[in-house]
Amino acid sequence: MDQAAQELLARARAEGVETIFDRAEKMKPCPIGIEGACCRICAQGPCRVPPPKKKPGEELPEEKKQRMGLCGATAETIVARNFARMVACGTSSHNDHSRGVAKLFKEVAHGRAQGYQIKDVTKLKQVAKDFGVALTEGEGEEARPRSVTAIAQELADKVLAEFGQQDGELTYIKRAPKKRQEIWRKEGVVPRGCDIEVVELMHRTHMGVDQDYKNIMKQATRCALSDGWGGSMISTDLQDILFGCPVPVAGEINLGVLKEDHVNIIIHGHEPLLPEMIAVVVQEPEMIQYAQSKGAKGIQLAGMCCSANEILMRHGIPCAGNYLHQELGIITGAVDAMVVDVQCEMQSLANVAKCYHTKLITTDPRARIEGETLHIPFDEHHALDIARQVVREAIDNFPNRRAPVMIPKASTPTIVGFSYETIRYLLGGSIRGSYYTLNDNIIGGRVRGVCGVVGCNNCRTTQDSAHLTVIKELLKNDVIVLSTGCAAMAAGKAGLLTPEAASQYCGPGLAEVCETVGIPPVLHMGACVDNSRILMAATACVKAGGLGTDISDLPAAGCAPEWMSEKAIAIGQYFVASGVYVLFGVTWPTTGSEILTEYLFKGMEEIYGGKWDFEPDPERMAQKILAHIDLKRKALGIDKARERVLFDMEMRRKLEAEAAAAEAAEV
Ligand code: XCC
Repeated sequence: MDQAAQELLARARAEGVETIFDRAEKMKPCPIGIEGACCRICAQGPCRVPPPKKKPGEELPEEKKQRMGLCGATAETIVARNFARMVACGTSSHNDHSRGVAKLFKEVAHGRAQGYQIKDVTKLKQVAKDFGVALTEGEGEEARPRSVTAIAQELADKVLAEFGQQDGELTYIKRAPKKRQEIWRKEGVVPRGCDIEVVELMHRTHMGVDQDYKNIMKQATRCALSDGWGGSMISTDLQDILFGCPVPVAGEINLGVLKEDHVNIIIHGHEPLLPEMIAVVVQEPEMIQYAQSKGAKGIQLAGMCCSANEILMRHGIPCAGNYLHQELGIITGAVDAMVVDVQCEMQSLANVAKCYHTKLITTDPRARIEGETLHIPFDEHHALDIARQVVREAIDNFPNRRAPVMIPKASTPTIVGFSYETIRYLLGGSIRGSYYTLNDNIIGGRVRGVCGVVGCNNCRTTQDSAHLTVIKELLKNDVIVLSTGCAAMAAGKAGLLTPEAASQYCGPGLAEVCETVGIPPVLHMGACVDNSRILMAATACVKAGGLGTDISDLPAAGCAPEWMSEKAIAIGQYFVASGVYVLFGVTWPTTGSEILTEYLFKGMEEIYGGKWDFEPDPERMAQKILAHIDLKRKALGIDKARERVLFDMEMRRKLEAEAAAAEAAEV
């Protein structure tokens, strides 16, 4: 549905360049794998255990219901193992990303990383407090503030220890509402460390180990929590400390941000470490002169996928598009270098790049791509030098353009950068920076609820279509949307990330709130690791008072209408375990076992107050979210508030008292 995509797909077809869109038509998904019903974890299989076909209403004989692999593993065990392994891989992606950031942070703290510095000292101190790092030294009258360097060095060691920790609890678990922590402790799912939970989950899904689907899901939950309240949260915080906590900034999005007469560099992937340095280098006068010496007017840097989100929200660097735009970017014939790090980079980029002049530069030793690619490995000790080398490669390639340049005239203005801290500041008002005002608006009914719309593009469904249908339906019904990842970019391309969108798309209550505060109705909260910001925002709502005592009490939900990545499953699982109703679209990977699916869709709610759901129809997905929000409003006794409760002083005092009590309970 994206005009830019359509134009470039037409060009690709005319020029015989194959893309994922073509392959999706040619290759159907495996019908057994799609249900999670294929076990290939040992060499006696693969054993396929799809549900037997039956006519509607037909009762199957017991022997047909009993499906198992050669070893006797039931369909429940097989499907649960496959699902759990998705959680493990998704978690490992975020936690490995996080480790890289933590290692860089240590090098910066010791002055060994070229080009980096600590940009957000306030956040450094906040995080230091969480980790029990002292901010002062000396006793009594002798006490004096510790240096930023000393705090950072101690914090770096403590954060790095979270990865290899064997016992105890991850530090950030304490950030969750108290009631939530109690649920996790009672269930025995509090993660011990960032690495151990993935390793144990992989072990438990080996042939002949854990053969009880509920027990497998228990470890999958513990593993996912080590992502959301562990690795992802650590990445977000350390990246904010190093590169700056995002504040609202203007940007542009879609392939029209490329410039024909400039050297175009697209940064694609997830880890912002090298992109941060490239963003510095492209502004160096010598580099611009070098580009001009090759006939270009300047250098245009743009992002793609979550690396794009990172540099867009911190520096306003334009975003060229989301996941399904990656091949199309090259097909413009205008991209002189595509610089990739890790995750969501299609191997086909190498083939597409060959058809044009684009240099595909891999920069991470963990993610090489076969073919005519250039590998310039990132090393934080020489990051600026490496960034210069990468940019020079792009400039040198500018004169090699051979196909006529075709840049679609599509780019949309956006306002991005809504970190949890910024939302607190903006919605909290000038007197009391807190989520209190948001709660007030929810209780009063102007805002019906909150929904996270996140996740990928998926070529099995029309790019961006499901995201936009869900988001527009929610806005119309006064639900404020928090967004990350490729979903946020879909919203951006459609013009939903501007304050002006409020009057056009929102119901009257939400429109009024957005217009008063001057915010877009869809708040871009960052990359996929920044879903941790949504957890923090949800926790802040609980702590602000008036909306119950736990995340599961909030009139809130989360969805990934076009998910495709294993990371999305890990994210969904930690949201469910945090008490959130989570809906996924496109396909659902556990339909191979009705029993397991029932457990995820219903059983989990009894334990965690959150649950999974699958809904491929985006209209219906939005309706389910609204119904859930209304149910939670009813439970809170604010269902009648949609008629607009005007808060008098006494009600406000009650709310304040509740908030104070909630805060005291946390302490
Ligand atoms: Fe990848 Fe993060 Fe999915 Fe987009 S949303 S396709 S994971 S880039 Ni994370």
